[in-house]
Amino acid sequence: MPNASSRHRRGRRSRRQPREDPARNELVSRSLESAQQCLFNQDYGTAFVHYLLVLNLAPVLKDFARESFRFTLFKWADELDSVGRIQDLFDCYEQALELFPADEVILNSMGEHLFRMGFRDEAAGHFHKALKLKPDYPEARENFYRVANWLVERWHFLMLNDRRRNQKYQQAIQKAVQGGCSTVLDIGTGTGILGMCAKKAGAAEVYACELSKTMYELACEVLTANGMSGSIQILHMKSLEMEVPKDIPKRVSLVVTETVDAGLFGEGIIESLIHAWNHLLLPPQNAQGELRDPSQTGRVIPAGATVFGMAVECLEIRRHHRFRVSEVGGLSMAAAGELHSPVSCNTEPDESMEPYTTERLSRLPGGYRPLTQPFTALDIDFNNVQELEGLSSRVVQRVHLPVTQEGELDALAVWFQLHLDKENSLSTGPQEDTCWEQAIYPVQIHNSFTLIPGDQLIVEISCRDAYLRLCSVAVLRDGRELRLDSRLGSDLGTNPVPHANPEAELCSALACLQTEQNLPKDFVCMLECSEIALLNNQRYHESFRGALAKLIGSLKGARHSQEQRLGSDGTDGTSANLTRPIGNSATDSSDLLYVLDVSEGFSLLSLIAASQGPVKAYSSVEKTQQQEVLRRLAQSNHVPEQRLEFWLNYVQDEQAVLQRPSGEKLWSAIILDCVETCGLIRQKLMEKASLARCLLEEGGRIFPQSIVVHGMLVESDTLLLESAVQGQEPTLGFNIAPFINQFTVPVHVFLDFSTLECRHLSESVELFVLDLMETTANYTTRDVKVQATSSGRVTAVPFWYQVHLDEEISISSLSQDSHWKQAAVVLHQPLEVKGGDWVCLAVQLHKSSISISARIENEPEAMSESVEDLSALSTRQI
Ligand code: 44T
Repeated sequence: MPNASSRHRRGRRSRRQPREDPARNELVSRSLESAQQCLFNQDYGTAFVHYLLVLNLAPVLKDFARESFRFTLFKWADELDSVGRIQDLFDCYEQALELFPADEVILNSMGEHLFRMGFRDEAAGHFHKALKLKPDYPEARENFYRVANWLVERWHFLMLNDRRRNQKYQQAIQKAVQGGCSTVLDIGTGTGILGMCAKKAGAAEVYACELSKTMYELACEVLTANGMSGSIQILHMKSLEMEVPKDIPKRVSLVVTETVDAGLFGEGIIESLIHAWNHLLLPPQNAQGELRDPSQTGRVIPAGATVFGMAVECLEIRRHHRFRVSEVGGLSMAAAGELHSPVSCNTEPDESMEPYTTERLSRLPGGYRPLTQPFTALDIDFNNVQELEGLSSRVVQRVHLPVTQEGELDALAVWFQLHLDKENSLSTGPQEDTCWEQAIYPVQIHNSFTLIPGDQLIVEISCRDAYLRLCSVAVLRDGRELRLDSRLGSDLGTNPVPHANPEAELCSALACLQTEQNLPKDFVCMLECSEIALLNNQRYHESFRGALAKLIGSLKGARHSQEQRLGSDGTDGTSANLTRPIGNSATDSSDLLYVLDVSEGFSLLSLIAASQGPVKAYSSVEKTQQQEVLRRLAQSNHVPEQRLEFWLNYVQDEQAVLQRPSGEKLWSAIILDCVETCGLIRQKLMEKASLARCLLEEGGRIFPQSIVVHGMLVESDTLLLESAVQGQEPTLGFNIAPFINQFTVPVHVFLDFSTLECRHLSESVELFVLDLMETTANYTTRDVKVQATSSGRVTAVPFWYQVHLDEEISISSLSQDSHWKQAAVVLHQPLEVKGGDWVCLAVQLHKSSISISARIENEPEAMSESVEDLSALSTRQI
């Protein structure tokens, strides 16, 4: 390692002498030539090294060579990426950024690589930097929005906007500090608010730690803005890595934290507190309650928590976690085997399984029905380290819950009360008017099970790998114990119980009969919740089946008449051979139609296509188990094996299938996945559509053929609270809003429009049409006029899609059985409207992401009605 002074000397010499050294100049120009030559020869690795040398030796060439250097870097990075040389890839970017630290294109591109590798936090940082350098750089903006949505989760805004919660924490902290806790550590400080409360309350020393880099940097900005950067020491680290005296000089008397998720323990609070008690906190007040000087003892805010549970019936949860239908798009699903949701707590702890999911019960479409009273699942004292340490070895606790209402058992809902201290507590219950979500533990049973009053539901509660696990194991009815956890013990399928849904039971029995010979007993295939909801959506599949059948019918008809025109012996073998996709082994290939389904994730559409006639279908399903499900379904639905192909098994590059064989239009239908579950149009949809269009045979189609985006003007405070911190008032007077609001994203995703608290201020209106079959019909901006139906503040425009498969058949992303959620654009500035006003929405679509701005634009005759109106109008426009 060169020391600092040698670096300095070298640096000085290189700055002073570049033009005076002929050998050096020679080297620079030769290297530049080599770089250009290598670039021309597509030897990007060597070109990159030459460029590095040139630009390090001759920084004056930076502007001249910037474009070629970037190009070389990106090409070389793609090569490194494709061979898995990830460390080298990032090293190259680091070197590039040393040369061009403020190059937004390089930053953005590095962000894209980081994101693809799963480093979301770092990726967001890069997009953010790129955007700060060039606020109108659309690629970085779009990337940032997509990542920010994942990264700085909406609850940051909700929590900071929740004044009551902030005040309660403040009161508890103030009391503790004034009671003598003078040294404080805020674990998981986020924006720094709890640490600042402690400082404001008069704590002598305040430390804070935060593991997320983005949040840490944010907290630093916030502390500076609030004049506390000198008085609160913030560390970018996980509390578990902190040591005394390395990171903080001595043990503290108070730990404050809100590292809790909807399931209480999901952010690791148990582990953090065990570590804090053992390494960072002063010893606790002893059990006898003997009063010791609070500055010499340790304590934690929150002091403890009580966790509650309740059994619920909920259709929305059911359709996302249990596959329920026997027929989909004309296919019998009996042979599908066991399709599992990724949320389960009755299996062994497994990386791919979550023990619970989170929902705001009050916002679930269709609502929910409590089947039992709430029960206490756990009481935990955060000031008792033995209790914390004993949690994971606690014996499994069994509780019997009297059923109070008849209904189908879908899930256990869980929430908690956080006891900040003796006086202050926060509840995350479903009835509370707060931002909290509840933890949902869906039941994992094959068949439906209807609970009736008089039953007792038996729930097991345990704590494994620091998660609280709740599992409905059995029902006690008429003195008999009916087990629910089929995978652990007896099976409901073979041991039918009264009140189980007879239709589902029959289906499952049939499934067992049909597949008994070739289905390994434990064949289970895991699907995402949205994939399960999609499978349960019969209307979606029926629509596709209908549209495919129509197309197949018409193409068959066209071929038939062509054959007739050619005469009985006029086989058009040559062209048929040319248009045959690679890998095809069917003998009757000249009659076959080719259908390609490029849906993401699990999709039945290829199989549905193959079941509709002489079709060879190409599926994009990648996972082996999911392919196996499709194969079984093909077999049981009498689709010949060779009619269904998994093209991703043969091709490395996703684009390749669309491109083969070159020059020929060969697909009868290409099914594009156009909308993401979150409610956004898929990235690169239009690019894929234009590629797909070139590859269709005459009369072939892209499904869907068009998408119509619909929207509506609404007033929704909820959306505002979720998108930005509303000034200093909710955050106890601390100046936080401008910093966290840098992460505001104008498009909200995963909305349930049907339950969103909002006032509708207009009818729904068509915002945009995306014609996938026709490029010329597409536009990127459009002004849409919509009339306000009542007065209010337009804060957002929720939007959804009508997905047109053909002229007659379409699917709405707003329908109740849809697997799609909705999205909404939150306006930069709310717009006051009066009933009857005309609002002009400027809708823009850039690379499949929508932005909308709104202004009032009344008709001239309406405007001339009164001068007063006119002046009101102009102020509103400003
Ligand atoms: N959930 C909201 C809030 N951290 C989750 O990086 C909770 C929603 C919610 N830093 C119901 C209930 C609730 N050392 O920035 C994050 C995170 C950081 C740590 C350092 C550690 N050991 C950790 C652990 C986490 O803390 C911040 C907050 S944690 C997430 C809060 C009432 N529905």
